[in-house]
Amino acid sequence: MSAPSMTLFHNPASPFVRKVMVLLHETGQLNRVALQHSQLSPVSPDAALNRDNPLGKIPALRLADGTVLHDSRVILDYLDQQHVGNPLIPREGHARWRRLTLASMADGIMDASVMIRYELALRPPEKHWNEWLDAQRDKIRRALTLLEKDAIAELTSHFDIAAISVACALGYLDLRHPDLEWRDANPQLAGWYFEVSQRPSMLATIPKV
Ligand code: GSF
Repeated sequence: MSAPSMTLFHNPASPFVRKVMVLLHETGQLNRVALQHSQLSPVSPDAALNRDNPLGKIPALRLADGTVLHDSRVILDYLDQQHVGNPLIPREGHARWRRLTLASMADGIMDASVMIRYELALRPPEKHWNEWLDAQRDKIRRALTLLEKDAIAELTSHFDIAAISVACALGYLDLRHPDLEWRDANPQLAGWYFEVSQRPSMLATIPKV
């Protein structure tokens, strides 16, 4: 087996990194990527990462020629063009925009969830902005409602960019925001998530703190 040619700035708690890892599993490319652990927050940056990604965010992927790709959407797009199996991001047509929009919905859930996490874990309690926190939670609830109402059949149909992204978003809610009890209002999504959580790619990437 040849040595990995790419390096992924990685943390096992990051839902954005998890999307990349799940795609690598699903497309048989795990052995092409070495993982570089990155412990960071917006107020405690990772200097090595900053040299490769000035935005200081993970995931970032360094290619063999030194080129660095970010963010997770760009990395997924790149990696999905590096294997010979069925694409996990449709290359054209209505399916492409629809699946990417569902994926974007999931990314928005992750963004709001990570923002809430930073506010609660990094800012002193007396400075917490409760209206803002509630507004972020509302974004998450509205997006979940839409997925529950409109997208279950599409998510069930195949485990691609849309399904990977939603699954990683839900996994992160379980990790950081179990208080939201997202399953209560979204039983179909909960059933779907239970099923996809058994996939080897999901089991191998269960978030850890
Ligand atoms: C978001 C990455 C992100 O926020 C993407 O890759 O899709 N739009 C980007 N990553 C977080 C870590 S996480 O909780 O997944 C990050 O790097 N935060 C550090 C910071 O300074 O915001």
